[in-house]
Formats: sequence, structure tokens, C-alpha cells
Amino acid sequence: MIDWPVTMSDKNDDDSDASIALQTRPKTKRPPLYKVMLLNDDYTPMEFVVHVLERFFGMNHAQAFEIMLTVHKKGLAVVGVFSHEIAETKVTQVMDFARRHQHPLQCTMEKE
Ligand code: TYC
Repeated sequence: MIDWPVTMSDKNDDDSDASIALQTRPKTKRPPLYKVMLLNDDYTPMEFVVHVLERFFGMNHAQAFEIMLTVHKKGLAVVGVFSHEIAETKVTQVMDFARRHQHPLQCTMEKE
């Protein structure tokens, strides 16, 4: 049997380049995120929109009032960014709540 000369640099233990090369790009994909948006309309009372933002999006009164005014002036605003499932739940909660109070408020989601 031939006894090959082996130097330290030939050895290939755990932390050598050859073993690391296979692990440099872990294929973990982050789930896509979705923007939840509120749309302006001419009929939903401002106070109702402020209440929606406090109740379903955890905003304090000042934040909620500011975002409501942005929607009122610009036509729409992003009110939060969530996973697909959470975004869908928010949209359903807002749409159900608005419908129950007979307001035409619209809430939609869109992939970020
Ligand atoms: N434009 C409405 C009004 O003047 C207020 C409003 C704000 C409605 C935001 C919807 O998403 C909305 N009463």
C-alpha cells in the first residue's frame, strides 16, 4: 500500500472551504409581505375611520387621525404590512365592520 504524503492543507475537516461551499447560500425564502390599504370615499365618517385604525391596526388616536387624513387627502394609504394570512384577516375584519355599520369604506391588500 502506498503511503501518500499528507500535509495540513490537504486535510478537509469541518471548517475547510470545501465543506463550507455547500452552505454559503441557505435556501430559506422569506414569505412575501402584503400592504393593506384603506381607500377614501365621500360618505364614511372620519371618526369611523379613526376608530377602525385604532381597533384593527393598533394605532393610537393621533396616529389614526393622521393616517385617516392622508387617506382623505390622497385617496388611499398603506395602513400596515403583513403576511398573506394576517393581511387577509385585517381586510375581512375591516370590510365586515364597515358593512355592519353601513359605511362604504373599502380596504384592500396588495403584494409588496
Ligand atoms: N372622505 C371621508 C369624509 O370626508 C373620510 C374618509 C377618510 C373616508 C378615509 C374613508 O378611508 C377613508 N367623510
